[in-house]
Amino acid sequence: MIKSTFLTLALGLALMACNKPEQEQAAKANGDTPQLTAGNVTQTTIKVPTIQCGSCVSHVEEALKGVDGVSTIKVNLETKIAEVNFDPVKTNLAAMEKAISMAGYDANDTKSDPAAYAELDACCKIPESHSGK
Ligand SMILES: [Cu+2]
Repeated sequence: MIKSTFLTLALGLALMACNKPEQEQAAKANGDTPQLTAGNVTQTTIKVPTIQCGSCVSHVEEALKGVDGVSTIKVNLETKIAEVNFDPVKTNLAAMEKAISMAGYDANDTKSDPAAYAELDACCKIPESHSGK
């Protein structure tokens, strides 16, 4: 019993040591999140300072889901930061910023597309712009 547990452990370590496709299957079997161990996944954070509510969060998530190569998205309304796992071979930060911009929101230093922003619900617009106009 102990011996076989040790063998499984040793095998698991050996698989982790060499970066082979089996690694992902081993990770799944161990109950780990495969996204973090898979070969081509990079995590980044994107500032989305103009999101206002839960519906903004889903707009940004939908926009990022449409980008080929993006695997997981977590948008935090409190911190206004989107945490994204993506395949750097398929996409890049600029493409993701662009997608968010086209949904009507600022992403890092990329400003929102004015036409897309105009389409947003009133509750999703930046409060300043209401009084400013
Ligand atoms: Cu909103």
